[in-house]
Amino acid sequence: MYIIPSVDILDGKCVKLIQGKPKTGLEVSSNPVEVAKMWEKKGAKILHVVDLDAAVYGNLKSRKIVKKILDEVSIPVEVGGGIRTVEEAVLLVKAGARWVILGTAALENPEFVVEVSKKIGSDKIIVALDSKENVVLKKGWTKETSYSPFKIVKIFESLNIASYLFTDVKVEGKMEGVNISYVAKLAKSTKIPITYSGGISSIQDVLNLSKIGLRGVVVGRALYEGIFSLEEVLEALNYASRKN
Ligand code: AMZ
Repeated sequence: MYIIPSVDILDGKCVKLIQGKPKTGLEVSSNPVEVAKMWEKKGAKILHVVDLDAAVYGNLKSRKIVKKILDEVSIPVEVGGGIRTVEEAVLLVKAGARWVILGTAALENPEFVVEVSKKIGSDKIIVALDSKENVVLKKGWTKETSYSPFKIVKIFESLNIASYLFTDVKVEGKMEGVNISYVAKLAKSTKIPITYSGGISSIQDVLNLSKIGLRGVVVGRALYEGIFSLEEVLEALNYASRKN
């Protein structure tokens, strides 16, 4: 299971919001590119980059920072936020994204995912199931859909996409722990690997998630606030896997 540090960009800065709400949380750094390079140096195998200006406001002003990150790191990067046209997905893959994360556009029109996969291949697609109390959200988590994540996982199952990103918005950025049984139930309901995000507050949370059989866990605030370091959590996972 990959530990995937997140670099969330808002207004050109690297931030960590609480429940995705602008003006909450903390400003991690004024230089997201340096933060991305730091994670690579510290041993991350995958990086999670979210363009919040695009996800929340539909504003592509931070794309140049995303592209600079893609230029300057060598590890594979998954990029999300505001990818709502086929052209935008193709552009980001051409710029070096290993995966594109599709949220709003995929939820509003599942055919969009088919169109994108025809251009870049389904193995480069991650569909975001950002949810609050069993309801999937869209448009920067400001609007509810009428679906549960259990319903959405069925829609794209046959496309063989790389992963579903499941963010538990209720706990995102709060460091109050993870609803393990819910995540386990969701992972069991689909053959597409799940990437989990939200509320990681301890190494134990990560170890518990590692027993479910996920593709990866996106970690933000816990790393940025020094609750644990990337080295520590990687070592703990290594140790746990050797014991089993
Ligand atoms: O924090 C937020 N408010 C937020 C966020 N992190 N809103 C959306 N996102 C992320 C999703 C996904 O990776 O987790 O943006 C992507 C989806 O964007 P879009 O524009 O396709 O819905």
